Order: sequence, then C-alpha cells, then structure tokens
Amino acid sequence: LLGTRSTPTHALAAVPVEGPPLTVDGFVEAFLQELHFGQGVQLDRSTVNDQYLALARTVMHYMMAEWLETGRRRRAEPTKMIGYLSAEYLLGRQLGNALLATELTEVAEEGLATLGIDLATLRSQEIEPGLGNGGLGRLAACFIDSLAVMDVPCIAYGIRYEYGIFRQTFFNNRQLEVPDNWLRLGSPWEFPHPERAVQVDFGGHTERTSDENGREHVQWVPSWNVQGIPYHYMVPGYDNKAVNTLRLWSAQATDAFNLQIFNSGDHAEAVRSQTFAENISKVLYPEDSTPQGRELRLQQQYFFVACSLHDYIEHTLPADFDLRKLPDQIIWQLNDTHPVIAIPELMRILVDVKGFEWAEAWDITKRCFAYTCHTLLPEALEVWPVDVIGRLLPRHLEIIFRINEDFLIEVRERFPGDELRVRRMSIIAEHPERAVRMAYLASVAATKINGVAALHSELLRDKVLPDFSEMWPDKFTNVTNGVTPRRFLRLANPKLSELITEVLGDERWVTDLDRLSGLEAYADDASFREKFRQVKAANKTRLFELLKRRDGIDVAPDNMLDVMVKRLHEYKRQSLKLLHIVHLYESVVSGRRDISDIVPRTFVFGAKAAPGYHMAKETIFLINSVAEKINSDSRMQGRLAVVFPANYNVTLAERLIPAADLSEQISLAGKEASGTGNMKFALNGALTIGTDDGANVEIRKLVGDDHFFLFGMSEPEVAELGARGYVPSSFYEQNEDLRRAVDLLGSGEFTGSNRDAASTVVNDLLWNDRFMALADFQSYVEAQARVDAAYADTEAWTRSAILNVARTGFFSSDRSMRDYLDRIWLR
Ligand code: GLG
Repeated sequence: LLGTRSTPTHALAAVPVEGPPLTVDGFVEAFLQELHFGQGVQLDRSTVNDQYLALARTVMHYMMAEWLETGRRRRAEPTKMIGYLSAEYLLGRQLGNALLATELTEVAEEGLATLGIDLATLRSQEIEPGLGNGGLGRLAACFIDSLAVMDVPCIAYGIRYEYGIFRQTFFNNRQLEVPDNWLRLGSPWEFPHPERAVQVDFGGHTERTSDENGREHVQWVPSWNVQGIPYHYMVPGYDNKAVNTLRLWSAQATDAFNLQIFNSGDHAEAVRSQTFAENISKVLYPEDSTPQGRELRLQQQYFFVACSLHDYIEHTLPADFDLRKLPDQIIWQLNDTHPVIAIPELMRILVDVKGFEWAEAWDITKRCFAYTCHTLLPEALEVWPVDVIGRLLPRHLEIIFRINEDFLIEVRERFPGDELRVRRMSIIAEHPERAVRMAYLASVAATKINGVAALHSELLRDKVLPDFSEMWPDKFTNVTNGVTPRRFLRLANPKLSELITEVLGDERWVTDLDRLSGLEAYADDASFREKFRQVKAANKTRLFELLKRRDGIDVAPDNMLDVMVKRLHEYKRQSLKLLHIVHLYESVVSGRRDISDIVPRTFVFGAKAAPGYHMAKETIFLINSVAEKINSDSRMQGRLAVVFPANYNVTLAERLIPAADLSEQISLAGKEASGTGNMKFALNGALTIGTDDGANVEIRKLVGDDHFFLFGMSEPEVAELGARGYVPSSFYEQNEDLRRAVDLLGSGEFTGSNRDAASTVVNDLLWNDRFMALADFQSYVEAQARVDAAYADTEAWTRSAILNVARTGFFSSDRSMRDYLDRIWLR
C-alpha cells in the first residue's frame, strides 16, 4: 500500500485547513507550540537553533493552508503546467522570504520580542541551501519565485545535494574549500516523501523481441538501480495565496538490492552499495560555466530527470491520462544541457514502456521540451563520450542514435549534397572521440531554444548554433534574464523599499516592477536625493558591521564602494580589475600621482573559484596578496583599499548589493551570456561600469548612456581582433601605465618578493590573455577616470543612481516569466 492514497469517509476529512491567527498573540502561541511539541524544549532551555527551527515551522504553518489550497485548486481545474528541470537552485536563506510572503515579518518581530527573542538573531542562524554554483542556479530560484507570485502552475525539479557549493576560506591568501554541510543543524523547510520513492535503473544491456505482428520490442535489462526520495519545499508567492512546489530528489540504495547482499553475509559490501547509491546526490559539482565530464555527474543528471518524469507521469497525471495529450499538459523547460537526457528518457517511456510507435512518440516528445542555453563559450557545452553513456544508459544511447539517424535524413533532404553540413550538425561528434553533443540533442528535440539576453540570443543563433537556426529559424527566441524584486529589493534593501513605497504611494511595485518608473520625477527633487543618499549610507553601515563581525574586516566608511562579485572566471576578467587597482597604487608609490588626487575607493571582491581551476585560484591568491599590501601601506591613507570577504554567497550578496556605489561588469564582449548580478546592482542604485556584453547592453539602453560607464571593445571588434591575431604583449609595450602595472604585479612586490607566485597570472596575461584584458585596459582606465569625475558631483551621481532604479523595472524575473509564457510555454 506504499504510496496509495487513504481516503477517509469521515466528514472531517474535507475540513478546510487554516493557519494560526495572523495576530501577535496567535503567532506567539503557534511559536511556543512548535517549540514545545516540535522541538521538545521549553523556552528557558531552548537554544537559538531550537528557536530558529520552531520559528521556521511556525511560519510554514501559515503557508501550509495556501499550499494545500493551491494544490486543490490546480487539481480541480488542470491547466498546462511548467516542469522546470534544473540541476541547480541557489535558493539563499528561506526564513526572510517566507516571512515576507506571509506578511508576518512585523508580527514575528513583535511576538518574539515579547519572549525576549531577537528575530534578526534567528534569521542569521539559517544556513543557506547553496544548491547551485552561480548565475544559472540563482536564476532558477528567481524564476520559481516569480511563477509562484504570478500563480502559474509549476513544479520545479532538481537534486537535494547533501553538500552544496563548498564554503570558501582563505589561508595564506589562497582559497581553501570546506564541505558545505548545510543540513547539519536540521532542515525545517523540507518534507520528505519516502512513500513516493522512484526507482532509477542504470547499466546492463538491451534485448530485442518481436511480437506476433513482427513489431520489435526493446527491453532494457539494467544491472543496478537506486531509488530517488522526493523532498518537497514550498515556493510561496506574494500576497496572492499561491504556493508552488519545489521537488528535490535524494538518492538511496534500494532495499532489495541491499538486503540481498546483507543476507549473504557481506555486511561491508551492503554498506558499500549504500554509500555508492547515496553518492549520486552527495555533492554539487562546483563547476560554473565549464562542464565536468565525470560519470557521476551523468548519473546525477539521469537520476533527477528520470525521477521527475516518472513522478509527473505516474504520480501527478490522472491514472487514465491519454499520453498523446501530454504536450497540452506540460512543457519541460531544460535549464541548460544538464537535464537534456530527459529527451531520450521520455522516448524510452513512450516507446518501451507505454508501447507507442516511434514516430508518434517523437511527435509527442518534440512538443514537450524547450531548451535554454546559458553560455557562449564553446568549451562549456556539454559533451558525453558515447562509451560513457553506453555503459550507464545503453537504451538511451540507442535512442539517441536513432534520433540522430532520423535527424540527419532530414538535414540531407533540406540540404542535398551538403555532407559537410551533415557532419557539422550530427548529434554525435566523431572527434576527438565519439561523443554526444547535448546542446545539439536539445536543439533537435526542443520546440524553442532561447538565449538569456538579447545579444546572447543573437550570438547563439548566428555563432553557436548557426546550422540549426538556418534549418529552424522559428525555434530561436530570446528571453532576457531577470531577478526577483522580492528577494533582491524588497527583502535585501528594506530602507530603499520603504522610500520607494513612500513616494509611489503603495507597494504594488513589488509585483509590478515597471512602476519604478514613477521614481523618474524624483531624480530632480533635491530632498528625495538626500533621502536616497541616506539609504545608501545606512546600507553601507549595515554592510560594514557585517564584514566586521563576519570577517574581522574594517572598511573606511566614506569611500566609494566599487564592487565586483561573481564566480572567478577568466572571461569575467577579475584580473583586469586587479590591473586597474595596481595601476592606481603604482601611480602613487612611483610618485606620479599624489594620493590626495585619488578619489577614495574601496574595492570589494567576492568570488569562488572551481577547486580544479588553477588560473582562477591563482587569481584569488593574487587579489588577496595585493589587498594585503595595499591595505597595510600607510601612504594610501585609506583612500585606496581592497577587501575580499571569503565565501561570497546569496546571503552576503543581499548585504553587499544594496551598499554598492559602482557595479563592475567587465567581461570581454561576447562572453557573458547575460549576467544577473548586473541587474541587481542597477536596481539597487549602483552605477555600472561595463562592457557591451550580455544584459549590460540592455541595461545601458534603458538607463541611458549618461548613467552608465561603457568601455572596451564591442563584440564585432573582439571578433575582428581575434581574426587579425591578438598579441597581448604589443599592448603591454605600447602603454606605459599598463607596463608599469604588469611589471609591478610580476615583480614579487605583492607576493613577498616571490616572483613565481605571481607568474601564472602575469605570464598568461602577457603571452596568452585569451580574454583580451590588456586590449581593453586603456579604455577601462579612462572609463574609471570618468567614474571618479562623476562621483565628485554628488548630486549628479545620486540623480543617476535614482534613474538606474527607476529605469530597470524591466529586469524583474516576473517579466522574464511573462516572456517565457508568451514566447515558449503557451505557444
Ligand atoms: C550562466 C551565464 C550567465 C547568466 C546565467 C543565467 O554565465 O551569464 O546570467 O547563466 O542565465 N552559467 C551561468 O551562470
């Protein structure tokens, strides 16, 4: 009876569920109830963790009624829904958002205060679930927030990694990685459903039989399996009583598998098999914008996708559902190529399990998937060796081959005699080894393919997948990324939110961000500008207090705050930022510039490097080394400072972004697909210094050239320089400032006279510089001089900052979701 529904006939079974009363007293009572009966402890004996867990559970009681009601409502009137498939969700802390969603923040604050408990303390007790690497995972979290807010039916599927993105610490200026044991203090937000476990098969071989009509049947005979246990999380809307579900899968050994070995007396082997199975959801691969071609990663991908499809088809759809109508019921959105193995999986289910003819199954499958690409780096497109897939998923490999065969026939029909094109487009690459190009598989099957910013979608169409766009121009579309205004403005910046609400008259902007345009008029109002500055100053104070507590870092209160936070990656060019800093420092210590001529600035970095990414880790080391030297050099008089708090994550972002004056978005044009940090900064009133890349292009268009510091080559210029042959050392030789900065960096000045310690980065810049930092240096330094000049005019700067807020409502992820609905999901 596992998993079967028990339906009591008692009248009480239909009683509507209600949360506790929305009053301070009601809240306090519910909280104490949770403390006593949930945590089993009395207030005077309770720890902060007890209180945090009880508080989380209390807030969940309020959301629960809405969750249940949303489910009931959706089942009563089924409409097409979104199945969001993502290997990452970088959620950030849950408590603050849950309080916001239930409008309980003040009630909780007041109620807890009557018990002598400080809400902020409990909030800081939460360990954020870091189940993602960076932009891609955070985007997924913003999207599911928006879908709930818009009351769009969506189940988000992913993996419940036991360890999320590693915790970064620094030792001797180098990055050390500490496992992120985010579950260690309990995890109140999740509901495990072991009774809804799904078995997932791996390995083995396939067998063929013919039935009496001569029709061939394929049987996959797997050699091992695991089970996926779903954990459900609430995804609350805002002020709309809708709560969606995030369903994350955890891997466990199947009982039968275990018991057999255990009974044979081999206890060690039984434990080993258990460990082996659990490894699948053990840890998030810490790679960002580079694929990790390990077999375990493919296991993870198939694991969560197989669980999710099974869960939907067998547990969510009505038992008698006619699968020919599947495309009317669901669209599976593939968040990058990580879940693309879902395509052959659906084919396998339809053909092998449900008995569909191939052609009909393919027709259904083609209408069930859409694919989002998040990159422009060719090396970041996932490719799986044929023998790895064959060993792990032999049936899926056959299916992929068959899809490819049919597809290549189609290509030959469309472009007769063009065998070069056929080879280029084949889902199977032949060199350097036979491998499946997952982006191609996705492109062949998907109804729509989208990039994540206007420029990116253009380049995706014309440069990454040109043959596909020629064949199916209508498949290609753009949806510019967005960020949730709930977390990244309303929650992260309460002071600015209050000010906005004050002048706009109400809070409707929180779910209708275009309303921020109402701030335009106030940019010219001196008293509003003064208030705006006070907000920024207060946000800085709040950040500096945190940095003091968290990292022991002292930050000068009055400096311009210049922030570059994102994953450490060569294409993002943290090294260009570093060259600028060293250039300023060098110009002072060489006596070419007086320190009093430097506009006081604090440069903030936040960045994790993938543990196996050597160049990125050396860059972190160098930034820390430069910071150490500059910060302790009394000649700088605090007017030039570099801080690099360890372990940049969502929680820190929420403090940093509202405090920033300047946002650094300096990737080489044509390399950053979109960026989303860039949007968060603009929305919080930081001005951007940036290249014409990713969503910067759209930000600049919206805020206007006068309120954005553009520099660097454009994408066509980059392409042209690349084609001509880029020689970084020629830029070094021709530019004295650059030469002095590079020389100083390489001299050992910052690395305890150890030249070798800086050489990895410096030599690469001089002799390789794949992302053309040296070519953009001069333009960057000039743009920074314009920043300095602009910042000196406080009123004009504030005006620009306000206009950035007023003009970036477009970047709400609610708008992104509307675009997905219009252009992809409901088409
Ligand atoms: C990618 C890109 C970012 C993009 C993000 C979300 O590198 O430019 O903003 O996805 O689409 N791998 C990523 O983080």
